Amino acid sequence: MTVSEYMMNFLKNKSVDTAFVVVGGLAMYLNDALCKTPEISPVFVHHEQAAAMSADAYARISGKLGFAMVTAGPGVLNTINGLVGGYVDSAPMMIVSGQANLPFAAHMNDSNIRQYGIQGINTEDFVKHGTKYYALISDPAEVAYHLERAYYTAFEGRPGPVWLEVPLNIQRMEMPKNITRHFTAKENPVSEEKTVAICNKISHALSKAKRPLVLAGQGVRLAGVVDEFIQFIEKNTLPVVTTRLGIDIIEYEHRLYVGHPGTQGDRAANITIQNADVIVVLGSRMSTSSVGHEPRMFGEDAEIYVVDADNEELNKPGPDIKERLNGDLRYIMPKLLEAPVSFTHNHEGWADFCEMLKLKYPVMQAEYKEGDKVNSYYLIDKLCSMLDDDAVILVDGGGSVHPVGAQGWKIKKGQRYLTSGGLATMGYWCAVLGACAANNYKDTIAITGDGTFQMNIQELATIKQLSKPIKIIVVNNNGYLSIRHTQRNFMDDRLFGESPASGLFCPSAVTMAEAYGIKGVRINKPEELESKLAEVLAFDGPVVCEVMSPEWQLIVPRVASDRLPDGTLRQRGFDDMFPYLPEDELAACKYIR
Ligand SMILES: Cc1ncc(C[n+]2csc(CCOP(=O)(O)OP(=O)(O)O)c2C)c(N)n1
Ligand SMILES: [Mg+2]
Repeated sequence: MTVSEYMMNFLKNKSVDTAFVVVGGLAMYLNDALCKTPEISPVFVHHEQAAAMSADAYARISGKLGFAMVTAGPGVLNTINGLVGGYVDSAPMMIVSGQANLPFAAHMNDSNIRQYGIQGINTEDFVKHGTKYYALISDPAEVAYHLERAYYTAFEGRPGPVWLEVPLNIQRMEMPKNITRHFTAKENPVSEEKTVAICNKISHALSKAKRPLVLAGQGVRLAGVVDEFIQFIEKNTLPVVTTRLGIDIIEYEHRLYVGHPGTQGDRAANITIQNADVIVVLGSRMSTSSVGHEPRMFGEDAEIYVVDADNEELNKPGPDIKERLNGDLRYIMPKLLEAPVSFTHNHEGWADFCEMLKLKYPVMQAEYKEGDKVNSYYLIDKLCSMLDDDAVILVDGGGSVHPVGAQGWKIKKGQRYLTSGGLATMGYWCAVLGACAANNYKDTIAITGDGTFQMNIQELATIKQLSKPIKIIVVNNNGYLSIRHTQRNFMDDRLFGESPASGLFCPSAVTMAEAYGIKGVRINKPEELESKLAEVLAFDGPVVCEVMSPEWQLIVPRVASDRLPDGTLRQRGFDDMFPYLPEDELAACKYIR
């Protein structure tokens, strides 16, 4: 068995069933070993960025290792955006890359030479800030150790990408008969005592609370404790707000679900945050988009307790945190569920108040159904009402669909919702390839914008090749709506690279689809929305659906900033969102028991 065959065999035994691949000369033995491993189906994408993004989406939807394989040099460099996206969004994924022969690779790693060997680059320097573990395999006797350690590290604590690089001459070497070096993880990395102490702090804080609130992030799902989490909030009647990546932890209709806070969140959630007296943050790194540009204003009246597996995140400057509790929800959540909380105050009325806010301040407004073109909030509202409980939805990171989707999607129990959180990168829509593979190639929806669609447009070829029911919804607002608004608000209307008139052309999505041999559907006006979406959803195969949308549609509500005379921006109150509520109405949003 060669090194390459051993690696594919290892991954197969870890239930990896899909690989996102661009083949190449410097990965040829790795490629061939994959070819001889029928248990791992290859998806041959057309750009390594799409391979990395798909591996990320596959991992976050399936909970299994996402796997991408690329060649050396340009193949490595093309992965970087997808790799770092997976790093900041905590995706357990592995990238295996080819490399020039070992003597070249070794010299590159030990020197400052620009390049050595065919397509050789110093991969480690480029990928180390986007990986939890990187190794250059320099000896067949070391392969097992690096694979085992990489696999373990991808999932351990806060998950993330790992990278193994295999020089061409090593790829084809025979494995030694006896593998002596293996990786053994520490037996019990988490102390029971520490877990209990964290749970006690939280239950103690909750027991004195009058207006308790839980902010939940993707960490709850990554730790595999969604069920325990739901039981915990139900048992203690705790209202819940979720971050953009944690949006699918709890269904919208749940009585205790309030909304999704942030700079482009919803009003109910932001008002709830500002009313709470104890906020328990579980599995969220409290990103700037969640807590605002002035994090000290976030939850001003609350004692904030944060549980995070990543100590670096926990200790960054941000909101005024009472207790920073470093730990893994895998161990904490079950214990927290058992921990008795004897509330000193009855907070049923508070839970009712939060629910009232959710009902009073919906994101979707009746007037969005009107007009010549389709408002994207209406599109989102309609689409989510038409999709089943087991739907998998992926929303692009770039463009206005990113906030509109997160604000407007009313998640149903069982649905999965994925996006590019930390990077908010354009072109993430193509990760629908990974999401669809993880969804056993059942119907999978991607939502993107006409500008963003152009990034990774080449993946329409992969989608055509696969011919699975991937439905891509493209909001066409004549270019970059998000950028257009910024230029109006802050640059005195100097439009620049946002539409054909200012130098940017975005081709029609239907034309693009047809060029790749994919069915294209265009929705021109609100009256057609339901029937044409039904046609798109019913079609048994890939479809691109272009939705014509207003060029100046507002993306609201949002936490606004005022421009001061010296040109600096100052954020308004976290709950004082644009469009502003009348003063007395905002004042009435203070909970008085
Ligand atoms: C890779 C990348 N490059 C640039 C940006 C900056 N950016 C954010 S939104 C946007 C325009 C997106 O346009 P479109 O997809 O049409 O969405 P719209 O805002 O028009 O709805 C740009 C260029 C980004 N987020 N990601
Ligand atoms: Mg656009």
